[in-house]
Amino acid sequence: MSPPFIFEPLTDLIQEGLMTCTDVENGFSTNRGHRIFNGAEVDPNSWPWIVNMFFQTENQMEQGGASISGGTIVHSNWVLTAAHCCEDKARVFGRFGQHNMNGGDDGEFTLSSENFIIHPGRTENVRNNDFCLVKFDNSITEAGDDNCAGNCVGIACLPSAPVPSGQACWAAGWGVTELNNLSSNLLSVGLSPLPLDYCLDKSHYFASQIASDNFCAGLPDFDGDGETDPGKDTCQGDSGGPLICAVNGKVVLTGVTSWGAECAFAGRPGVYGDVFFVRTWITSIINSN
Ligand SMILES: [Ca+2]
Ligand SMILES: [Ca+2]
Repeated sequence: MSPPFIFEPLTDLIQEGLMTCTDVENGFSTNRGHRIFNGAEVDPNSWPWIVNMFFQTENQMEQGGASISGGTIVHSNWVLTAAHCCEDKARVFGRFGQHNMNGGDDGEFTLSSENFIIHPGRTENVRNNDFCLVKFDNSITEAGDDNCAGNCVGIACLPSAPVPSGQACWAAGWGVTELNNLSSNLLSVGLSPLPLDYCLDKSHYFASQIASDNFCAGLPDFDGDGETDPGKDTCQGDSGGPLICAVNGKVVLTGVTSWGAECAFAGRPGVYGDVFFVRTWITSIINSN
């Protein structure tokens, strides 16, 4: 028996005072021109790097309607979201400074894009490589300066180290809640990234389901029944949004909400795309587009 893995105590609201990043800190030059279960409502503008994404197929562009996802600002012109949000879509709207999905928030603004790039390793019927980069021709940070004096947008930091398993981290989104509604206000939830062997041991997932660019995050098996604990999770509509861990006082985009079996069930933690694993791809796409 290996000694028990140590998990930090979780909180649903993100630690205050974390620093966002600049394009330069994320390694770019400057002059380039599944849902939350049992979360807590965040303070407006406490997640300035999160984006409420609305994706439209060509049909929806003509007839209306959209599907919602989350996304994260990783560069002044780019948002990282999930590939399965982008697939078969023709246009995307990013709503920045969003808190209440059904009402106006001070400073919120919307940019549109028809320019997005799905990770080339993405294959149908496989859940890995669930990453999509969306380019906005207008600078998101400059639009934030104009609309909300920069208070409602910020760039999340790209990770410079592997997933910090066991650390107290947070996911957020406007997805399905335990009441089976989409949330109108942004909710966040505290989750632990789980080591792979721990996830396989304490979940119903098979090793073949957890790709090398995936990791599990959820509630550890605090009650000792052999399964990850139920009750808190991301859910439908939260896909593509961030799992954030605080690293050296900074907001680090550790994971992209990808998939899970059910929501918030015991032994079925959420599965996230590992941003550190695809950091080279992110950098090369942004530097060359
Ligand atoms: Ca709003
Ligand atoms: Ca348990």
